[in-house]
Amino acid sequence: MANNRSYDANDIEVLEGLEGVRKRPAMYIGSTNLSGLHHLVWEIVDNAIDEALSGYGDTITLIIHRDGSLSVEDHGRGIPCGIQKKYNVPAVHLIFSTLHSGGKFSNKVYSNSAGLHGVGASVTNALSEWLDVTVMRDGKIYHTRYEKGGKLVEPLKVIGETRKTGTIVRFKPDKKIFSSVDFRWDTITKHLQESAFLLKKVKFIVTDQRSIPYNTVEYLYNEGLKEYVAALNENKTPIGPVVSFTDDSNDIKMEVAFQYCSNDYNENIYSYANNVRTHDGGTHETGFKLGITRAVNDYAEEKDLLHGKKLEGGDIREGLTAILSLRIPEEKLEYEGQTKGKLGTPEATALVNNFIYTKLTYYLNENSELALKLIQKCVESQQARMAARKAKDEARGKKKNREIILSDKLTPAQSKDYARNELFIVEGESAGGSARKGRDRLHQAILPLRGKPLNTDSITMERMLKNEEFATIINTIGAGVGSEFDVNDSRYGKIIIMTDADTDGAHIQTLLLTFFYHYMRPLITSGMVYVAVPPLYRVYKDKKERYAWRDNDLEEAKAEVGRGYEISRFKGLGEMDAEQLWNTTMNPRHRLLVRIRIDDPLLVESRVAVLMGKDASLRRKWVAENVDFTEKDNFEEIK
Ligand code: 28F
Repeated sequence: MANNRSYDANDIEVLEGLEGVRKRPAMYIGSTNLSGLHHLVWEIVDNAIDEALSGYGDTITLIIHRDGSLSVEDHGRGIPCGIQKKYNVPAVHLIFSTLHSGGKFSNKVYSNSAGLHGVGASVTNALSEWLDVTVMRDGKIYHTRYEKGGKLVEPLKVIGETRKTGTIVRFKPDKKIFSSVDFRWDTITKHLQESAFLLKKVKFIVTDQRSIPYNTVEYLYNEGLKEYVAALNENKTPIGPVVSFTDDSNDIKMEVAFQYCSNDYNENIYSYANNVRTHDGGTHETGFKLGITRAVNDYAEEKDLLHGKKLEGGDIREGLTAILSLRIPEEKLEYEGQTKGKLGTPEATALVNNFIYTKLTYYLNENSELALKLIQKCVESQQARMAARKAKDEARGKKKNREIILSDKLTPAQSKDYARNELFIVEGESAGGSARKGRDRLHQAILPLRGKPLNTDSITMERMLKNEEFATIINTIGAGVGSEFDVNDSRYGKIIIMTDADTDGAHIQTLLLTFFYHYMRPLITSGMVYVAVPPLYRVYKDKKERYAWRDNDLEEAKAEVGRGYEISRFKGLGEMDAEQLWNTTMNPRHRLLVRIRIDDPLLVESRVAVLMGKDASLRRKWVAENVDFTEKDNFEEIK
């Protein structure tokens, strides 16, 4: 039964806990910028997912409301509302007002978020202006409310009757805590889509009521990981179907889906532990790699397809897209290092290794035609790798030659301190000219582009290599291409794409990023690829001038220049002379660079789609929505 008093007696300790969260929010949610803001959402969503994962409820609904709040509803059993003997308060109150990690209050074996965020819904409560909980359970509707960082203002009581069950949590993040309280549609939908892929047969509905008409999207994948892989390979040429294996026979549950594509030179392995992405892999991923290498080599040997040679792991993984998902009981869940991106659970390696080996060996024997195609592809990868290696060794001996090839396009940097050097890939000859004149000669090199680069999404590597523009970029960077690319050989520490701030510029960015993504991915994953953001405005009077990148910069600039200022709006890089270009966009002291980080494969696809669009304002919109100006990481401040 719900009770009517406000459980103060038990609350002193609890409030101190929540106060601690408000004092040091970053300790609990990582940061107080956009990433931290969305952390509040994930804590609530994770609980709803946990309930669905336990087999209760098949729909999760998220609504972004117009008043700055967000709600999540599940159709599970409803959070228990009875008084907990030990604490003499309702269970639901414990969940929202005590700091607990993972399954401290639950007997859940496979917690969705176990060990990761793990701090729970009370953190969301602590960092909210208000939080409302509605529970439908035992024929009743219960309600309770907290305000001002988790202070109970409406104790749990029955407010009606219902035949439904489930939980609704609605909260409004505290403006005093977060640098922005603007929920991002893309961030939320991508996260829930990923959850939907991992949690098959559960429907996720996301609605944004801030726009009229409302924006709404549904994700429901009955085939789960298989559909995830199919979505990732949508624009590629697959060799054979998406294959999936599962093993539920141990306490560690394993599931994998994968597919090979002929026009991809990367390995695309995405692993998860308890539905949380393990960006840096770990023991399960190691086991997976060992398993496929062993299975393919053993099969090939048995069929005498390799004449005694062996394939390297890398040859076998080229063109592979795979999702590996493990459910690990909480007591066995271990991570390596401080970041929780790398699974440490020791027994996962052998388990996954044997699981993949057994299932794949069986599959290859049952599908010999496909197996033959696959091994052919692996052999081709091996040959290409060897040929490229040879070419690279030869090229080392012909350094002069390379410089001659490049001399008419590239304006090199003088320094040999490669890590400090920057390569500007510039749209158009005229901006290229200004960049050449304005640059820091010691550390900045300029490579102007003529027209649009090829779209490498739909062509073979051979065709790409015949393209002069890309051949020049590959030569300039000097670290190889495709599977032979070695990021340590890069002659530049930063590759900076500098285009006009219009649709064409956005298109060029996308085409270049697509190229880097396909053929030099380690440049991106090492955080070496940037987009330069030229300013929007110049505010000036007589000799005084200031530049502005966004609206509050503009106010500042106006104030600094003072009465009688004039404003000009930059449309293209070509409107700036060499000095202006240096001052605003190239000088490390003043410029704004956006580092391209792609660790969400789904986001890449949608980003490409957005930037390929025809709307001239899209790139600005993209920058406005995706560049977190409060996030220092996205700024290249001084130096
Ligand atoms: C919108 C967010 O938080 N859903 C939740 C449940 C269901 C149970 C539960 C949650 C049991 C004793 C703590 C119900 N019946 N959605 C949610 N649904 N938590 S959170 O139990 C929590 C523990 O105290 C639940 C039987 N067992 C569990």
